[in-house]
Amino acid sequence: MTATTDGSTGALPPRAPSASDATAEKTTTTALTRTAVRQDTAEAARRATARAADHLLSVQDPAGWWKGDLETNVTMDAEDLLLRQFLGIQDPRLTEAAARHIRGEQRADGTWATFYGGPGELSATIESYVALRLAGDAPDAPHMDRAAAWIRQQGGIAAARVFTRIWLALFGWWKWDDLPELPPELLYFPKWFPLNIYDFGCWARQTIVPLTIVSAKRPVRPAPFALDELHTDPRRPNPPRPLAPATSWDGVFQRLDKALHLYRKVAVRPLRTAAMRAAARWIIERQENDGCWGGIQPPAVYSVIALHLSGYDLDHPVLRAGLASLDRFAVWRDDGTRMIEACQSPVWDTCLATIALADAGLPADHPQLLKAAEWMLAEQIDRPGDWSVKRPQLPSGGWGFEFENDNYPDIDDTAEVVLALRRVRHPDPLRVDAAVRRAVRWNLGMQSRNGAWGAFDVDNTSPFPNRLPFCDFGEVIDPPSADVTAHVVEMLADVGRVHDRRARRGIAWLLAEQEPNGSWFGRWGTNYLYGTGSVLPALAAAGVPGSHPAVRRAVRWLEQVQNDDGGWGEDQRSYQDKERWAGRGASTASQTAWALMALLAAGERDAETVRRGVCWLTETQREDGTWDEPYFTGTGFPWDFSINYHLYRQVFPLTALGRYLHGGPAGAPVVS
Ligand code: R01
Repeated sequence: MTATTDGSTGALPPRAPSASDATAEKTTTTALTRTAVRQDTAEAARRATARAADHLLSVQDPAGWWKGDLETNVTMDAEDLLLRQFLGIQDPRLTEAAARHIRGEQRADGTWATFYGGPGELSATIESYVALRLAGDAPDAPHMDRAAAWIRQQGGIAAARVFTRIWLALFGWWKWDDLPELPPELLYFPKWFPLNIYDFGCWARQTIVPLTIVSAKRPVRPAPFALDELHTDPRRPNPPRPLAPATSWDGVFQRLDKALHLYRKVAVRPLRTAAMRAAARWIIERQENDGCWGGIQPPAVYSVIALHLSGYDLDHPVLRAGLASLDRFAVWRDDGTRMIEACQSPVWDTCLATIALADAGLPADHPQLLKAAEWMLAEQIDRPGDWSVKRPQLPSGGWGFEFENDNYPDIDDTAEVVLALRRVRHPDPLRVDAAVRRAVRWNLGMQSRNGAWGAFDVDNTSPFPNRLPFCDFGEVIDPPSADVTAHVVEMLADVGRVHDRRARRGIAWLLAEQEPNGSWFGRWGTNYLYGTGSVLPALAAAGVPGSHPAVRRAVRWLEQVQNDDGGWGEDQRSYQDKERWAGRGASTASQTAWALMALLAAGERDAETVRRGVCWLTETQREDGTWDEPYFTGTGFPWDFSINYHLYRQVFPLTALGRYLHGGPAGAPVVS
């Protein structure tokens, strides 16, 4: 496809007729009525915007940041209890609060899902069941019996993911020998060698390095009870797994794994010992200032275990800080439950909130925006990180997602923080300019070979990590995505670099990446609505006219998938079956906002589609200015790991309503 991205304008091609156009009439009365209806909608949007902005302003931390709860699934809570059991640091009050949360998430059929409304998920159900048994729930209690019966019916522990079986192996509930090998010698693979640790996405890398120590040591703590009820056949708890043909990639890697099991028995001891020490050193070097690892709970948990197995006492300063950082993932609620966040999103929430409030029409020098800008400026990272392995010469200048995550700035946060900073009239503009310049240089330097951007690293596209038998869960590489690339392009356009060759390559990549149905895939948000809601504002900012065929295709797709109630929604099923589920699902506030942001950027401000979407937002807003959003619209790993960002329901509707009323950075200015 040829990309005409030079801003040339053509006549607007006719739009596909929509339901509202079909009934359009020319009589004066109808025209008057339509004007009145539009004015009513605008008035409702004004009220909704004011209430939403007031609420958002009221939840800013005095230090300047925003942070909504980051809700994922009960494996976080279950693994937290398993960790405490493993280390022998249980606390009855904590256990009961966590158990109460886990019990509250169980569904009538006995299962646990990994996202709201999702199907029962075997590994999450096994981990929750075991956690509840640790908390004292009896196996013959009705809720436990239902869970165990479902687990057996799904193939039992033997059918669970590798992570779950590792947790069970720590207590002898599964055999270490029946787990894939993860040799610590991996750390010695040079960075050009397949499967070296920098071939993995940073979240997987941070998980795998500590697990090499754990799986080399194969620790087993005494189990407090048996788990026979979770096996389809307790006499054969570890049935052999079928081998794939040696001619297939899976078969090759399975045989490699068998070879590694043999190697384990003959491994050169000094080499293995040195490799384990190298792994421990690698982990310690990456402990952040707050004691955590990467700001993410799973790697932090495995790092604590690995260092403990490497000889660090629980009261060694490294482990003390590590354990304290784990406590900060806990959200204690008024109802006596305790939920574990997979990570925390203050930088991401703060830049999105700043943009939303600016879109809503808050003055650019509003004290709360200044406070936010000040906080963001102080969060900029000025040291190298794991990203430097691929870009040793590139100076730092990015932002991470979390409070203290200096080793892992990400391209997405950096782009959005720049967009946010530029919406604030800071008293020291030179300081902002200097920060922005460093950020732009960093983002440009992090462009992948194909012209697009991944989240944390350059060219993190190796096909091998996904083939490892060990990697049966989630994403383990970080290839460029449309959503991140769109955010970078929007940012580059905003700072006047749209004609830079690197920006043009990003735009061309986006245009080539459009799905046949007119949408874009959403890697870090669910799903095609997120991708499309990210790309259209970026293309508009880059000067691609609303008449461009790619934009028209996207608009038509959004019109097609609008729900009858006027909103938009899409759930995780679209990751498994895009033909049926792309853009389909119950309307949600954040996804309706993404669709509106896309349509407004495409110049559709006066379309009936947009008016109905705006009405959905104004009509579903609560008295207190918030929206309900039980659905998970954030993505950690497509299908396997979804996120409900609790601030999404607030910031994105506010941005959409604000842009509807005032035009936006990328939306057409309103002439009224
Ligand atoms: C996890 C895990 O819990 C986890 C948690 C958070 C992330 C990745 C990227 C970003 C930044 C933020 C958070 N942005 C690109 C996102 C923008 C919306 C990833 C993973 C679970 C299992 C394993 C995350 Br294994 C490892 C980590």
